[in-house]
Amino acid sequence: MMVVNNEYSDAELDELLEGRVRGRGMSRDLLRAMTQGWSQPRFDEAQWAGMPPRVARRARIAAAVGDTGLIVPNGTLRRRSNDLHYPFRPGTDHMWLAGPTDAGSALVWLDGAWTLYVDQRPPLGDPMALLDGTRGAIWDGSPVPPEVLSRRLGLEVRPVEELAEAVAGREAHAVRGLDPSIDAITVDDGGEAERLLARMRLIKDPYEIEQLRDAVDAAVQGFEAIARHRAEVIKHGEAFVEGLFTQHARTRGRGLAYTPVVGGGANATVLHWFTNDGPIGSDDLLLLDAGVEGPELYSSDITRTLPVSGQYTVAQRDVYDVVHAAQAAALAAVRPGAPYAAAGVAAAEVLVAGLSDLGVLPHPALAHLDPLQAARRWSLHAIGHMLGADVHDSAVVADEYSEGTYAPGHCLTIEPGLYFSPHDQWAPEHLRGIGVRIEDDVLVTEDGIEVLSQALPSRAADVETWMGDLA
Ligand SMILES: [Mn+2]
Repeated sequence: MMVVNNEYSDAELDELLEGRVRGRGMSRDLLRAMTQGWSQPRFDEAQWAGMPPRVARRARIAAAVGDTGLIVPNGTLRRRSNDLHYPFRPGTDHMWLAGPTDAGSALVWLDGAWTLYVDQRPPLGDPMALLDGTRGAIWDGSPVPPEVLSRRLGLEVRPVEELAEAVAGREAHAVRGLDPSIDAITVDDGGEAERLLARMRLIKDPYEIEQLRDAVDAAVQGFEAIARHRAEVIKHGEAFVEGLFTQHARTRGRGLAYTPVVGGGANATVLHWFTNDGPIGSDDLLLLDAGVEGPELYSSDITRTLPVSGQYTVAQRDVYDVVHAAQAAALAAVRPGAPYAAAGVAAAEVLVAGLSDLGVLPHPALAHLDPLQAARRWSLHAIGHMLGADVHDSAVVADEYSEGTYAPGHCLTIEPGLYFSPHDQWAPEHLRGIGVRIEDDVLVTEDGIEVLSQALPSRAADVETWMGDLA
């Protein structure tokens, strides 16, 4: 066991203490005592399963960028108030290429080699372990030693203080907007580096697919918990649902993949209802759009619209069945080689027919519109998006992938909905206040699709049976 016994001169310690908030009232001798007598903690030295796939990804990126430098920062801590910060959320591209590292780290491709620059936190035995109240080991825990990080990630590790000099005078692109110190030393390429990475991330490797499966399974358990606690849902309303799902997300993963939408009753008609503080009546629908972010950021994104009574009313069921039929049509349109746009078209056709069955269309005030356009008044949003280490994965190339075709390894959501606002004078009165969305997570395979979230029922009758079984 290595025991730290650092020796600092009086002058060095006095200089460090000077003006330090954390050092206030502390004598030089106490600070010296705080630098001595520590053993260094042990770190997991085992080979990390996430390293080999990242080595392969780095090789593909390196081949694509060639002689141009590339910096992929992990991002910085964001201040919440005073000396408190939001929980750190690693940069997606950094996690994808390097793995878990501390805030302030940056992965760099330069001169044919990858190097990880790390903002090393002051370890035990360093006076700054105590004096740096934001990052010191006394406050924040011990940092992973560079040699351990290097073996774990398969990368050469250098202190971040050397980064600016390493790229000085060189043409280096970067994922921008995450770390101001990186933005300051790189050229603004108009988002080209980020788009390159986003394109490569569209096709998931087997390691990523396993991570996505775990994130989906974790979310499914969260939905089951909500269904099991219907009495409390009705008693406490939306906040209870958010709290219970959050508990599952935090227990099974890093936490929530995004602020969930917990829409009770008419709140289900507000697409981004993030307030989640309303009541839920015993005959209301509960629209829950929620997902779990796993340890390497892979996320699930699932929506179910549940009757908290256990049974849909006639009007709720009529709307629900239209949305379900639209989702089934969209899912049937997803297969390798099919146009990405096909799913949205298939769903829209079913929604138009369904709105006609519901007596919503045709509407005299919308007679001048193509029915597909008129239906958008109630279907509102696109059919889905790519899913991965970001919930809206590879969003910076959404225009590109939505013009393309599905390929094996794509992971995406299919999420049609219908929303009848209580304030919508052109919706039939008995439908006002009903909002329904059904969202599943789908993997494109060699010969079709796998619905990753299929463990959650989506047909109305199956939802009712499932809720009855869990009650
Ligand atoms: Mn979604």
